[in-house]
Amino acid sequence: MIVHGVIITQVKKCATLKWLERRFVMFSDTITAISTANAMGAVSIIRISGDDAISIASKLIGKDLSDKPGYTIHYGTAKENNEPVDEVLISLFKAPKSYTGEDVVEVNCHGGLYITRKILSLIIGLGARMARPGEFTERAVLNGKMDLAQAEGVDDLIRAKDEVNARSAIHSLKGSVSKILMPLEDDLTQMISNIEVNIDYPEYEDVHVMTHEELLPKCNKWLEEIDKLIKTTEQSITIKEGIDTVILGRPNVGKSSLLNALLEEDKAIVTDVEGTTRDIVEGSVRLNDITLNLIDTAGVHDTDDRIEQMGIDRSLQALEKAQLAIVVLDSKKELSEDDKKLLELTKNHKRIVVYNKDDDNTIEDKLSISVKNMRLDPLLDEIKKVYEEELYAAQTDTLNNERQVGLARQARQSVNDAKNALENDTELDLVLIDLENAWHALREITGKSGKEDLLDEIFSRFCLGK
Ligand SMILES: Nc1nc2c(ncn2[C@@H]2O[C@H](COP(=O)(O)OP(=O)(O)OP(=O)(O)O)[C@@H](O)[C@H]2O)c(=O)[nH]1
Ligand SMILES: [Mg+2]
Repeated sequence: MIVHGVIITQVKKCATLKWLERRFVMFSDTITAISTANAMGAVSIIRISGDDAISIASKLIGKDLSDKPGYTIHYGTAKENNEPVDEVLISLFKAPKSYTGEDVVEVNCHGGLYITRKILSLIIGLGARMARPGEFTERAVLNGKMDLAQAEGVDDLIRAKDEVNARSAIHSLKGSVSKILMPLEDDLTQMISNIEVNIDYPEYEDVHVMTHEELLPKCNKWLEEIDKLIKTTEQSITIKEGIDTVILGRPNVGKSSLLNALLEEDKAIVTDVEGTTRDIVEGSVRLNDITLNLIDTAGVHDTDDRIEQMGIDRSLQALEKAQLAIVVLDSKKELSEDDKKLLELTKNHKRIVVYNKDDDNTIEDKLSISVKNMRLDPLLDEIKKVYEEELYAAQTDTLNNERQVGLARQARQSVNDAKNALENDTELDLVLIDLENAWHALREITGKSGKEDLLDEIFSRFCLGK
């Protein structure tokens, strides 16, 4: 046991040294950048982070700020060769209580483009280096101020165009991703530790000996959990990104009229001539918490007109790419052969069939609207109903992007491999490799992966050699 204790200490030291080495290479310099938009405004903020941040700010205004406490603001005049450049306010954040975990200074100056860039260049002249895009947040991650998923949340929040996206971003910024992954990660860690100890320390009698029969149901449970997480994430992404929706129908049923009505804009040309729309017309609109990325298409029917046929081909290509098809029929006419063909063509797509031109609201058993009278609610309600599950998923905590989903899929694949191996009575030391792969993929979602971490987890749980 004493021997094991020595090994463990060495492993831990090694990991710490490597981390320190990496930290030294990454963070030996002080970085700066303009944090506000590259446009004229009342105020601009230039951020400085690193060991020299406070001394650079002190030199900028000719006042020693080194003994001032964090979370304080100091007035001064930024000077170049003793000539005043601008009056500034300097906010101090002392390590580790700052965004990056290092000493951070934010210089508030007047928001002209020239003056902001001038002060940035003075700061660079005093020894800071221009930051790479995202480098402040990268430092925050490497200094343990936030995990990778939280850092992605920062970016998502800045880019959020609407409430759904902003709400989801603020949740991930607050650590929702690591919170939802934690139970699964913990469970896996416990299993891996248990098996690893069974294999490496058979003489350690206090530890339960894990069996195939116990592990198999666990794998099934993990598969279920990961599948659910992937599904709700994809549903939530659908709502956040908007639903690619194609409007299809034979000529003159009112497709372009419907597009214009939904967009509240005369985007597509509308006439009573069949075959008015020849190309694709697009527009996005937010209805009932759902964003529709609408595509109006050429009316689909049999035609000898070469140009119209090209438009129809485009309509059918748009259908292939769309997540939702709104098939428009004419409520005043019998179903034509073209209508029937279209219904057959779209039957395997997610679709809503709607009868337009029901101006007197006489159809009862079918979904009918009248664009002419702006009676569109039945269609809007149906869209909401079709996307009920997705709307619910968008309100819950999920993963947030394709990178995270990709890693969840990797984890799923590895758990599935472990399950197959268990079913084939494979030795547990081989099953262990699959479980470790799953563990790493899950941890990579929040940027925590690393063999050293796994060893640390195992050793801290079992306290072997103590
Ligand atoms: N009565 C009535 N007419 C409508 C309604 N919606 C559209 N129309 C009319 O139907 C005609 C065709 O409308 P469009 O929107 O151009 O039809 P479309 O399906 O885009 O036709 P193509 O582009 O030729 O495929 C126009 O005269 C519209 O004013 C409706 O709800 N009721
Ligand atoms: Mg049209």
